[in-house]
Amino acid sequence: MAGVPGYEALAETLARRGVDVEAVKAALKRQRIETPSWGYGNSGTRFKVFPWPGAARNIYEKLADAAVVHRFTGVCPTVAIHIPWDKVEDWEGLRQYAASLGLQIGAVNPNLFQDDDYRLGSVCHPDPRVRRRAVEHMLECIEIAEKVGSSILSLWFADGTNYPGQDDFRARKHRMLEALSEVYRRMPPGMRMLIEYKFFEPAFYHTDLADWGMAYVIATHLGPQAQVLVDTGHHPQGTNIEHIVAFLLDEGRLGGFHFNNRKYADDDLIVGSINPFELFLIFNELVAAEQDPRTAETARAVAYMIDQSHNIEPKIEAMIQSVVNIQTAYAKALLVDRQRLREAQEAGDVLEAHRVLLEAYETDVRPLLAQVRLEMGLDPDPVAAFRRSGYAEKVARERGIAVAASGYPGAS
Ligand code: PSV
Ligand code: MN
Ligand code: MN
Repeated sequence: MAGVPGYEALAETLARRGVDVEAVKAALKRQRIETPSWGYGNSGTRFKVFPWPGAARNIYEKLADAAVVHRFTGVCPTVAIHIPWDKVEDWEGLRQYAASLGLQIGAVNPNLFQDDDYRLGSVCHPDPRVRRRAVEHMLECIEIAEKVGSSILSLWFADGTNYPGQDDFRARKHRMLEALSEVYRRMPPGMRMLIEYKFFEPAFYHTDLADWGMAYVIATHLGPQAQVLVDTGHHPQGTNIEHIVAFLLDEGRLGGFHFNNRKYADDDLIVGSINPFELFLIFNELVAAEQDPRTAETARAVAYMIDQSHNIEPKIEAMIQSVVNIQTAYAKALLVDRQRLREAQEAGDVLEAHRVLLEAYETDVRPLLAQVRLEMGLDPDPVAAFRRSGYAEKVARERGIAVAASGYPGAS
């Protein structure tokens, strides 16, 4: 097959560096990235939701848009759903509708933060009635997951307190464990519970699952079907996320990612838009773990999910750009000369080891990705192809501008 411009020269350079280019391309073709239903609807901040012309208004339109992302990227066949943001009467019907678009439903996300009942928390709430309600909702989500053919229950809790003394930290921990034990016991074999942490917001004094260590402890109490989910926007500034990733992979407890990027807090911007080097370093750990027999199984099961909410940008194009940026980081991580890295590390050659990473990071992998897409029967530039397709204009005409409610993703 004829190469794309620049590909032959790059392939030669890489081969000279000892890179198995065919193996790298095969890995890139195998990569799968899940997109979130809530990323396709109107969303915003507490200040304003700017409605986007043609933004999806319901789960059926969200799936249609996700199918377009998959059509142009070839690597996004699954879509995460959020309940009850995604309102559905017939779950089997939804599964069939997704299949008719070439998609499957991915992670099922219960919503345990937007009801009046949850003012003081969900599973950590002092009132057993509210905790019961939260558990019932998670059990309902397990049933939904079974109906739509999903094997991931993805949990994030807004539980926390706003003032010192408001509640008892340890009592809340026990309440959470009791609730999650019941949910865990009801999961069918083969289903995984991914536990997401976040250090603040909406709670401002303490959050019950504030960091990876707390999520890890809960997961180990529950059992092997429980793992940790790393949302890249959920850490204090300066946190070494790639270290957390490596540590969890080594413990067999890294279950998945919510990819996004941020400048300040949980900004949910396009993946890799602010700090692409950090994204590369995360993928560097994932590739290293994939290639190590001790961690390969865990690494291969990691669910790569995007969790973004788009405020001022077109939703579908933002999603495609995120996918491209993830592929770029993965491609660069696949180019790291692992043997040279190990030798430099063992010799204590600090800067040579660092340079091995820089050599991979600074490689322009665009011709490589373009070639991979061509070999997959895709347009080499998914963003340009999407823009040319006229889909955005078509849905803008057909759907018009939805009246946006104020507030958070899912509001439509
Ligand atoms: C919370 O900030 C979070 O990252 C959780 O994953 C939610 O489910 C999602 O955002 C909603 O956008
Ligand atoms: Mn998230
Ligand atoms: Mn978040």
